[in-house]
Amino acid sequence: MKVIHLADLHLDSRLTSVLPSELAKQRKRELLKAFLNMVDYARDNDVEAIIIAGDMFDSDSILVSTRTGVTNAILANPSIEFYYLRGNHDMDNVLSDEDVPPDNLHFFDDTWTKYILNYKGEGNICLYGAELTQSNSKHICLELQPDSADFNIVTLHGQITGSAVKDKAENINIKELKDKGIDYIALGHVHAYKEEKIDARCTYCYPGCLEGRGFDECGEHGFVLLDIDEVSRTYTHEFIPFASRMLYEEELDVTGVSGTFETMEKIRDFLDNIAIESKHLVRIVLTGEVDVKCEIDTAMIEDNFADRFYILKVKDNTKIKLDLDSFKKDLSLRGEFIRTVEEDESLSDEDKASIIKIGLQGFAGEDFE
Ligand SMILES: [Mn+2]
Repeated sequence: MKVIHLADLHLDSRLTSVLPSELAKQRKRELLKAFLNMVDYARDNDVEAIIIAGDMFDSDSILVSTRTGVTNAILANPSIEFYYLRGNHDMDNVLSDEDVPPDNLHFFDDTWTKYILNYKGEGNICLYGAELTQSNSKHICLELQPDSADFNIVTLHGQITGSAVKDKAENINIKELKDKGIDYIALGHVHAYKEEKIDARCTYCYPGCLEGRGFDECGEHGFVLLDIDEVSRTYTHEFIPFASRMLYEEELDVTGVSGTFETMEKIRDFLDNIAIESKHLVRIVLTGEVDVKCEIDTAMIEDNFADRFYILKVKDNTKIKLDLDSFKKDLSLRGEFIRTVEEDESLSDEDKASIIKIGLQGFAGEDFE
């Protein structure tokens, strides 16, 4: 029996921190399309069950087109059973509010729910799931008692403990699920693929999000395909890359450039030498040291390369190189200002450089932000 495990679709999330509003709208539709394409893949590959391990939606107000798009795909595929566990971004249960939720769509609540996935066959492939809350997350994993004679999948949405990520999601103490006869733990919440064995039999897995949304989600995205043999109770699982667009963040050292124009030249050379398809999203992070008089207009650079990729963002992380000796004998107010800042022991070198840069722009009569 083939089963798909995916999570963190974040349908209808705003996306406007990375994209201008028109592209954000288009990308929202692409997130929904990724879900619909995944369902097509499942049908074409004889997948019988799809486990959605949380954060399917990500908005206070879900578009009608999103809700009906998802519901219609489920209704149109009665040969596939959908198991939807809510995550910390899923508000109310958007899909169960439908007048008549599809028969092949199944839900969870804050206690353990058990489904038999191969109910037409041996009936020994079991799925357990519970939605974590502040009050149940401390004890719920301890309460789980699967029959170790079955093939057991457990689905949860949260952050496994021991990791440094601080957020509002509930924690999962993975050690509490050790040696319980579980075969596979289908997790959601972490947006990059991760898997690890916790005992001789059990592997936990985060599939990551289906499509990357921001530059903290670079790299491949997709879902996990499990192929379970119900007779031997053995299985294989593989990550299937599926995202329609990828995000790339590339560092570029621009030490010594005089300003926007030279930076643009460097970026052009750099882009000519990297193999990134134009459909992707790219952020160039500028590094290195530049002169205090060097102005890099990132918005102008972004406009200049706007047609090159789906979007090109430029982040200026350059540091200012200060040649203080050249100001030492400067008797003007400007020289006095620089010496005053330089002698202030309460300031870090980085702060000194920023203050001096802004001050010099002021002396030159330029606008400064
Ligand atoms: Mn989450």
